[in-house]
Amino acid sequence: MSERGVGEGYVGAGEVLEGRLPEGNPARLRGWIHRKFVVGGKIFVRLRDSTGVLQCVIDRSRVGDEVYGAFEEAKRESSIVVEGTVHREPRAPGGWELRVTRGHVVWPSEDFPIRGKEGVEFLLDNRHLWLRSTRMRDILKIKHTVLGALREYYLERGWWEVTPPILTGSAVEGGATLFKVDYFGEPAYLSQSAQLYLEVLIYSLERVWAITPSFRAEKSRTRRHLSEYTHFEVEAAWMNMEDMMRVVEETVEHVVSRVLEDRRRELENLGRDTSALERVKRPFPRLTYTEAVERLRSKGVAMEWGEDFGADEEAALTRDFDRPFFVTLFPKQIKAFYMKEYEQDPRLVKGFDLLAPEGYGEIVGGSEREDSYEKLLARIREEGLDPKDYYWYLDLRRYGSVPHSGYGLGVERLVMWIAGLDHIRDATPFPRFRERLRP
Ligand code: NSS
Repeated sequence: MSERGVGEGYVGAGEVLEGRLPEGNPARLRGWIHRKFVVGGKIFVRLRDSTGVLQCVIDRSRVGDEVYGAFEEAKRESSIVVEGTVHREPRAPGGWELRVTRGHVVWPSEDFPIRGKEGVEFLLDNRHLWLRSTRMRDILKIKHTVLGALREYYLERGWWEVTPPILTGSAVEGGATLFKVDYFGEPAYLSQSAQLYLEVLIYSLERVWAITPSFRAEKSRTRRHLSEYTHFEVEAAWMNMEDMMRVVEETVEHVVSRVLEDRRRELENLGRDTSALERVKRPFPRLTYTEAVERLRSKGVAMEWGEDFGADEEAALTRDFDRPFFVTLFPKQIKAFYMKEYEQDPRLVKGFDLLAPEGYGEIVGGSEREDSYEKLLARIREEGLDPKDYYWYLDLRRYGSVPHSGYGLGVERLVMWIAGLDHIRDATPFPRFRERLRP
């Protein structure tokens, strides 16, 4: 799918680069000066807009002294309008250029602080400026397509989108990562997951999804943890763990194929090996937690049954697979209170994680939910939680409880893997983690 232009009367740089205008055709563009240099008395301006970067040649004999002088003075990142004719030019990036006949500087730029060799912290301090880079633009577009494809899958199948709250009175995923806020003098928390609210809503709509920010006060900085991330969550009545895993599989396959279809150029710009994504086809391999522990031990990774996987264990597992894979049936003690006990072994719960290959690790966590009032109450007590805080959640098991399952997907984790990023911070425009709140 090609990109639309950037306004009436203007064409996008990307449209010219795709060859959608014939040789010699007049064109008007607007954007920012991405790069600028002078060779042989001509000014070469690389104009950047949301669709691409096009070389524009400003020749004094064509534009006159005034326009030439204005562009001679203009610094990188000045906003500009140019008019001219498009020409094939093998020496220009992308094979096309604009020979300018008219043009002006809309707003001049001061010296742009980002020059190209800056370190990570400097670029984070200047995130508001760095987001103009072609790299960040490509990632933003991939994320847009990922979000659209997620919605598309559920819309087409008749699920309902809902809007759960962000300010909440009770924890979902354990107290250690809760952000506390003052709610008119009462303690409240930023949502870690919309799950409990989605469980409420299935009694009305049966199959729901929501896209909300989730918050985790992660104490350590890692390559794949944010303190605020985009959570895509799904919940459905009448589905067991198997049914929900099939939904996850289809969702991930759909998203990856949509990105390959619509964002191939961006993936290539980022240097992503797209053949790894072409392999993302159902069915995804599955192993139980117990099998995963045995597999790790056979590789010499020391791990006790009953421990959770750390980043190293996860990375070691992902090297065995060339597509995403499930780990299922975890020991009760390492999973949240809401997961349903496994009928064939009460030490286990019917939870599943989906891990991305190539060392990326967990992108989805889901489960069948405990639907027995007594068992759920016992688990809430065992975890040292106050049943009063969960009265409404427990009520769901008193008034026509129903078998049900759901999952949560970290959108930035998914984007990180699909785009082949080495750090999660670039999967979101304004990353939040410890010691990073601005811009
Ligand atoms: O903690 S999860 O594994 N599961 C839940 O929150 C469930 N209550 C979801 C549900 O069933 N509705 O988080 C789900 C996913 C996880 O697999 C990651 O992909 C992502 O959320 N996640 C994160 N992404 C970025 N940063 C952080 N800190 C993070 N924590 C979880």
